[in-house]
Amino acid sequence: MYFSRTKRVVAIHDLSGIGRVSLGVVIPILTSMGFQVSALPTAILSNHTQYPNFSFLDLTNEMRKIIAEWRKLGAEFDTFYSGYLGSSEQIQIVKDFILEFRKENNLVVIDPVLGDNGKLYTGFDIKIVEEMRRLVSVADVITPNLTELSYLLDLPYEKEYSDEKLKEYLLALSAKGPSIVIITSVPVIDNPHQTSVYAYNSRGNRFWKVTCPYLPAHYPGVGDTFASVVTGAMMQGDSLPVALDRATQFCYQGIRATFGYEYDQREGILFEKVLHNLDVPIQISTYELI
Ligand code: PXL
Repeated sequence: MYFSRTKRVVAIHDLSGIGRVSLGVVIPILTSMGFQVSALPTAILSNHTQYPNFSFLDLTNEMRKIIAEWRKLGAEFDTFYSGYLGSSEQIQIVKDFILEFRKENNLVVIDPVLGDNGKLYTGFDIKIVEEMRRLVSVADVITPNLTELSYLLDLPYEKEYSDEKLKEYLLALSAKGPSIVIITSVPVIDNPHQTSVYAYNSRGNRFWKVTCPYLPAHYPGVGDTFASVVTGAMMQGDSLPVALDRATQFCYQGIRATFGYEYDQREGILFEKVLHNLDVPIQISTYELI
């Protein structure tokens, strides 16, 4: 009998009411790219942790209960995609969940959310970092920023990185397990108006770079937006460099749509204004092989 369904992605992130991060970004993006999103929420927050105050309901025990029910249901997923995890115990739960439920040809994307601008996010400590180092070993794809890269590899955080250094770090991260490593928000040396994304795929042993204009503003949740579009693009069958181009261009469109307003940047980018652009094939591709 003919049976067709949309692909399903399990999204393991928190739900923050204000600030456009995590599930508030992941669900609309992946739904609009044509996928069913099953949420495995890790915590409920009033707002993300870059505000000075926030409420935080830890869902570690609830996650165990949800996974137990999914086991009884015989639930299956095409893709596993994790982001903000609230405790080291949670990271272990996620790792065990993926190892138990993953099947051949599934995609596992881990965005190792740890910090930004050289610092860990509020509430995170070295135990979380150590556990995240273990979790990335089960991933097919990881998407650290430079801060997360420095914590995952136990290196000092630096302001500038040469292509050669970045290639070395991409290889070092890939050696821990993931065949695809993507490093986001890399400043371009001597050009404050541009920012790059670097990537490596051990299948084919090729390095990629995508560069786009940089606007001088920091918006929380852009990392979640980027990783969500990469995940959706790969689920749709895009090549790695095309997935990087789509995600970079979408983030840039979202930042452009926001930047002109007098606005509290902590609220994140107004991605809802550009969400429909995900339906349009990319017009100009700018990736480079390095
Ligand atoms: O975008 C990453 C993120 C996700 N979830 C929460 C956060 C942050 C970054 O600050 O605080 C709760």
